[in-house]
Amino acid sequence: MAAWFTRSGNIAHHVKRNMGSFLRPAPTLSDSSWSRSPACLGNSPALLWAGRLESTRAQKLVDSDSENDAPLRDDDQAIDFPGGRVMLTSEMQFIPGYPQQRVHCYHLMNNDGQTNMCSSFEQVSKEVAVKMYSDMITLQIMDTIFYEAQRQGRISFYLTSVGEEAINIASAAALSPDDIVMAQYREPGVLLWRGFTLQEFANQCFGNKADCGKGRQMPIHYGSKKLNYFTVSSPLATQLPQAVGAAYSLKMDNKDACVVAYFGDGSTSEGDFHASLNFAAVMEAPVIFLCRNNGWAISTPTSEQFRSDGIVVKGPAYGIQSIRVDGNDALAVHNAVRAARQMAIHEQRPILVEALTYRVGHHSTSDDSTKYRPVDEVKHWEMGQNPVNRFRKWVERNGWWSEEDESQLRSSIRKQLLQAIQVAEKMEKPPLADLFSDVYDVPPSILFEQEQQLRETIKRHPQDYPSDVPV
Ligand SMILES: Cc1ncc(C[n+]2csc(CCOP(=O)(O)OP(=O)(O)O)c2C)c(N)n1
Ligand SMILES: [Mg+2]
Repeated sequence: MAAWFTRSGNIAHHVKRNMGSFLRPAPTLSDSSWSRSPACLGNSPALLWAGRLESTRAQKLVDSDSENDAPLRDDDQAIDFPGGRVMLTSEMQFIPGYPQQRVHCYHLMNNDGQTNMCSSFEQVSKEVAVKMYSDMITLQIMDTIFYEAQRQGRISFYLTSVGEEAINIASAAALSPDDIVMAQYREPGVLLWRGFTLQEFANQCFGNKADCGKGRQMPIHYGSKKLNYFTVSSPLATQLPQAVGAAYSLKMDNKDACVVAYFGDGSTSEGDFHASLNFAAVMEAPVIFLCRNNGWAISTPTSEQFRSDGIVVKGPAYGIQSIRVDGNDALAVHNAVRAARQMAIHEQRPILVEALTYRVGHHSTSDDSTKYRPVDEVKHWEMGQNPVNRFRKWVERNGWWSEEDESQLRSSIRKQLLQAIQVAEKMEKPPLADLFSDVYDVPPSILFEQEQQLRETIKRHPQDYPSDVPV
């Protein structure tokens, strides 16, 4: 499909805009401009190939000219290759694989919550700032209590967002509810910001009858049609090509919205990441690729994942405007994502945001990170670069938060969450019939047969079937 659009639409437009001379009729060899401008080729593949041979011949002419010390004119030193005019050089230079200086990181606030007087940025109102901070605390409490619930064997799996609260909440606060979110799995804060209730989180983790996914996903694979948040799927990076397709549909419908695709550093090793960036650039799709570079993909450090200067440099390689931001600085994340959204929608183009942070928790409840990284490293980030403490200091400096607000919020959220967990745990599981519904409009006969077989097996071995799932 990409190829079809490319030929019929954007590239044709791009070629006309940037390559006027490329589309000129093919010159004859007697044409005097030929040796200086060998890319004046026809636009059929055969002519293109012949033209390339001729351009080599033309290059030899240029070389022999220079041997005779004839002065080169500017025109002689550039060729309109397909894709645009390229300057020529006789100096053999390989582009370095790694820059002398790493790409700078956009940052507004230090660890004491002080902002640089010289930096200009869009202020966050008291109302938004207090909601941002309250949601960060709620996310922390959710992580603590659900993690414990898993350790007690009450839910099967959990995964925390510790250390990445600012990326979650500050990016969500910069979006509009119409923007479509395609998350990886460490972004429940985006859903929290949009109004997913503690009861809904608990229902999903317990996989009960009230879960909007009908208990068919592992815990933390949240989704909400109402809140424009696509259901999380475990295979890494699969949400990225889908995000580009969804963004292209917003473009076709002239919608004032974009898609935000979240993913980790590890996901960038998937082919889907690269295909998506290229596809989005060519299709000029309004999508924000938001990479949480937290240093680890389970036990694999980024140094074993790629040799580039992180993720941000990969954007320009695909023709995508990109920014690196301090992911532990809520103000910087908020400002960068707000600007990215403006550009994505008003200029109809993809944007790549690399948010640098650190995964403070274990990868998930199935992991023990003390086996592969020093505890001191974790402590350094947890204590010294804590995004929640940093934002709290900034909110307090503004006089918008007090110790009393803090303890009231914490005890209220804790109570609400424990209550939600009790309700979710007691609620019935979805009925067995729900396993077979919702995929097909008219289910195929093979599904009926499977359902029958399952029901017969349960009748024969009732002791092996969970008693809390209605048959
Ligand atoms: C295609 C695929 N390969 C491997 C996995 C196993 N896996 C699950 S999470 C993960 C690490 C992902 O790391 P990253 O994208 O950096 O996200 P983070 O967990 O750090 O937030 C891996 C390898 C998977 N789910 N899907
Ligand atoms: Mg990671």
